[in-house]
Amino acid sequence: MSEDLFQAMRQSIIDGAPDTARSLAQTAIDSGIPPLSAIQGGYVPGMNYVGEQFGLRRMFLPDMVAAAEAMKAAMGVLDPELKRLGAERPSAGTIVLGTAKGDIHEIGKTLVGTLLGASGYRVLDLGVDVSPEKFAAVASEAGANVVGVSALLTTTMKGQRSVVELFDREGLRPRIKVVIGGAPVTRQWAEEIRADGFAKDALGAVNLVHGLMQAKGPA
Ligand code: B1M
Repeated sequence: MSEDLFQAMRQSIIDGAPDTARSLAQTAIDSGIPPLSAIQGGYVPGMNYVGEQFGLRRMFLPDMVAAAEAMKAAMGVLDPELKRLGAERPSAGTIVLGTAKGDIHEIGKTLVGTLLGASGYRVLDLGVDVSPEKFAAVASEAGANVVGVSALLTTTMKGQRSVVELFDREGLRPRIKVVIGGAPVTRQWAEEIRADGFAKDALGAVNLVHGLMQAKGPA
């Protein structure tokens, strides 16, 4: 049953069909399928397929835009459910999150924020195209424990390095940790720019932040 549902979810992203994506997300919740399983087993494979086809010039920018709209429609149903499942936990620390300067990809970053919120963190999501200066100003003002910088483009990964460098120049590290992620980001890149950590996916990001918070003691 869930395999068919996951296949239909994948197809709704490929078709760029927000109404179908939304109604399948509701079916998943009504059937007791964990929202994260629906995201990872159904919708994300659809996004990956669209991305591959775009890379091969078999799908085009309007297809990516439509796929993103369908994904956002599904997330509109799944997000509150993810938050509800983690709602009763106490605040475990403050995380400032955003997508690097010049980059407007928001879906993965938003999912990371949702899971961190559902895991008990206070999340300040600065959105997309965020400058290093904005990360630094908000993180200082909010007394953040961790800053997370997402990048989906090889060209905007350098924005992650700029955040690390600015935090060092302003003496914000090591008190505030800087972690990075996004499809093109690797452990090697994280080490090269001396980030405090890297995660491949949203669950990995939660584990990474848990580990950093434990290492530095309670917030
Ligand atoms: Co764009 N895009 N896009 N795009 N897009 C990619 C990234 C691309 C790989 C497609 C391709 O060519 N195959 C390619 C990048 C190539 C490269 O740099 N090497 C690309 C391109 C080229 C572009 C444009 C330049 C296209 C153009 O205009 N010619 C343009 C750039 C715009 C800009 O940012 N300045 C562009 C635009 C867009 C849309 C606006 C149409 C749309 C985004 C809409 C939106 O977000 N509102 C879009 C989309 C949808 C994609 C793909 C298809 C899907 C991205 C996505 O949402 N994935 C993408 C192909 C792909 O990735 N397969 C592609 C689903 C999401 C859940 O996964 O974001 O990877 P992801 O997040 C994961 C992990 O990466 C990780 O956890 C998340 C959940 O598990 N993670 C973190 C993410 N952030 C993290 C932070 C962390 C830790 C983990 O800690 C802080």
